[in-house]
Amino acid sequence: MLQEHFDATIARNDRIEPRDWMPDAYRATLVRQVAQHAHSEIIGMQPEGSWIGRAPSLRRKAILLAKVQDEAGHGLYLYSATETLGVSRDELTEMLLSGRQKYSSIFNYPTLTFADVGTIGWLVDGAAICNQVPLCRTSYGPYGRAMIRICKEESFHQRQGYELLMTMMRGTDEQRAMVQESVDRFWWPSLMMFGPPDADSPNTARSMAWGIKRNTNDELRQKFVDMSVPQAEALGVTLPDPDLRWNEERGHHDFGQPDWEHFMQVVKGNGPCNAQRLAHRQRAHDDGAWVREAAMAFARRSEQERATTERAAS
Ligand code: FAQ
Repeated sequence: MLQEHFDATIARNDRIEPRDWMPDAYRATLVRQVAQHAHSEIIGMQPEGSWIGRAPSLRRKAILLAKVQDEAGHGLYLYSATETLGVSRDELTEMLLSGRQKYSSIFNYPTLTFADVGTIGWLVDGAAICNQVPLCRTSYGPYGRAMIRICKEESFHQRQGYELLMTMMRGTDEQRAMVQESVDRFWWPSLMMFGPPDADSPNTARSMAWGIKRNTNDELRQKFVDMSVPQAEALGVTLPDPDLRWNEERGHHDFGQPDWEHFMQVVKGNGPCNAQRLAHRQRAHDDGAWVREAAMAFARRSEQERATTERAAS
């Protein structure tokens, strides 16, 4: 009966809400994906955050600060959405720090020049939008609703990145070279954000059947490539893929395959910055212990005061 109700809701493309019965495996898949997404937003603050103190102008600093703060907000909505599935924020943080839950591979690369801030906005937020717009229609209500606001903010992020790169491309030869070098480093890792090829993706089929994912990894990767090629042309940069060309018959671009062996190494924790990212997150967590303690003490005191006032009134 409960299963039938769940199946009918999914078949109608309606939302499953926290109060509804759901199969354990559906819940576990959501916790895995939404937590991984939340962790990505929080860890994803680090690569660009390292440039806030070194931004070349007040304007660029203000934009970058706002963008990085937005990512923190996305992490918080997504942690809240995950908590509606019955996992606490403490447990989620512990699973990230112990390596039991993942975060996106893309955040394990260094940001070597200020052009990387623009490239992350253009390509990484661009890939995030491709992946996340369909997630606004995901079958789990709190996740889908969080995605609506997140996608609006990601669009601003992508535009600010593109505008930064466009400004640099109109600058000196050195600045143009800096943009090209940055795009060369970030292109392949951006394609990896969509996950392994469909044939090697253990979760896609079931997540699609449950309406958690609305497109496969390869469909979204193709969409991203098709979207990025004209943007690269307008910018005047070359995408570092000799196999990239328009295929008239398919109506899409053909493109080369990322190094999937390298991707698996990054996912397993052996990327260029994995250790640094987790160590930094651990330090921030330890430094914040006093804030959590103070918040808990304040909540306990407020509760006691409320109970005292209620007793006095009755
Ligand atoms: N990195 O069977 P599948 C952002 C894992 S955007 C690390 O295909 P699934 C915005 C996967 O978890 C980035 N691990 O898995 C921003 C699974 O392992 P598991 C975050 C990856 O879930 C911009 C295994 O490989 N976006 O943060 C990756 O069906 C700038 C097999 O893979 C999201 O999380 C990867 N790239 O599809 C912030 C979007 N790919 O868990 C700051 C929501 C795969 O079984 C600055 N998530 N794996 O141990 C999704 O759409 C999906 O989870 C996929 C993976 C598409 C990422």
